[in-house]
Amino acid sequence: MNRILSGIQPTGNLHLGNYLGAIHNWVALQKSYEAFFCIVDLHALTTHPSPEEIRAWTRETAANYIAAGIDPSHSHIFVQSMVPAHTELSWIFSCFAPLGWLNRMTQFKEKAGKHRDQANLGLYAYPVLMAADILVYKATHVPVGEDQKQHLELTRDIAGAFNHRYKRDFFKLPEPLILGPATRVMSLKEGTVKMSKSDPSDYSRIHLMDDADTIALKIRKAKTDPELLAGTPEAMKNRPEALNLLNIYGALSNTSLEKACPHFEGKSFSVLKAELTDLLVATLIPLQERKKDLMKDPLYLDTILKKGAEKANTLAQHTLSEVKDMIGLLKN
Ligand code: AQP
Repeated sequence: MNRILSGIQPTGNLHLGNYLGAIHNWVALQKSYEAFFCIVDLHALTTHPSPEEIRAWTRETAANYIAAGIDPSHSHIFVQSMVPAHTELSWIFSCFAPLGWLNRMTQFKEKAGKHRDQANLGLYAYPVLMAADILVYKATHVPVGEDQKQHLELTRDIAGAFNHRYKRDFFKLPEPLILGPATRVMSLKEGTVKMSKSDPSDYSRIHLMDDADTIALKIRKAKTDPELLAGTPEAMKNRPEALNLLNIYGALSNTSLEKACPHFEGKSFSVLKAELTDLLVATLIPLQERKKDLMKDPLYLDTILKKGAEKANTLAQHTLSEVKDMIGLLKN
């Protein structure tokens, strides 16, 4: 059976981009793959959360996964730092990743911004740890949003470099799964900018925990253009805000952009916004209720995470042990 691995940082307040670009697709994929869903707490350390924050957000992220439909009796949900093989393999991979490869990573450039010298090494090395996260399970497929495509390519390059060095087809090159009409959910305030948690404006994104009134308000305030909606994606090529709202609509109603466009042809944005609000409320409010119930039982969540880590450790240790043999590292 093919295996998927994906993860989200426990940085609090997941947004619609995380949901539609990642979790929503995981729920559908878990039926046909052996699935590992990680809470990547070590990646989150690059943003310096307090101990209380990261502890709480790790459980909250697990609750979000389950509330959104990840089935813990079938999929393995675990915390990255509970599987030490990720960091060990990451160090080994860092010796295979030329600086030139890392210097090309656009996400680092965006996140480091003008103060590149102040950015921490963890942020710079993030894609190397991500390669270890994936390859330590020999995952065949990685469902992610489009923003992670470049990191996936680096993972494939690292796997290739390792295989070449040891003249063995040891790591299969994992394929990205970038699925659905909302692979890149854009800011509600600017259709050319990615929806992200670091955007200073709360009105740029829908949080998974926003209540119905907040969702309605944010959608009402979402940027639009003065035209009526057109009947085809081609006719809306240069209308990023319209396309963004339609893509979100498509992803939530399991329909393609090609089908969503004619549904709104000749209508005003207010019609699209009203339908979109209803869809968001119908999706997110039940998710929130399930999450609230799960958060009342931290013991249950910890049991799931412990079980997930046991399974993950077994697999990851096996890969790491093989890697050490190939490299020539002594083992105890
Ligand atoms: N806007 C988005 N559209 C589609 N997918 C998205 N993802 C994130 N934003 C969008 C996907 O969510 C998964 C987990 O992401 P992460 O936890 O690694 O966080 P991130 O990508 O750093 O999220 P943000 O909000 O974009 O953070 P900042 O503001 O720090 O840059 C991934 O699969 C990602 O593709």
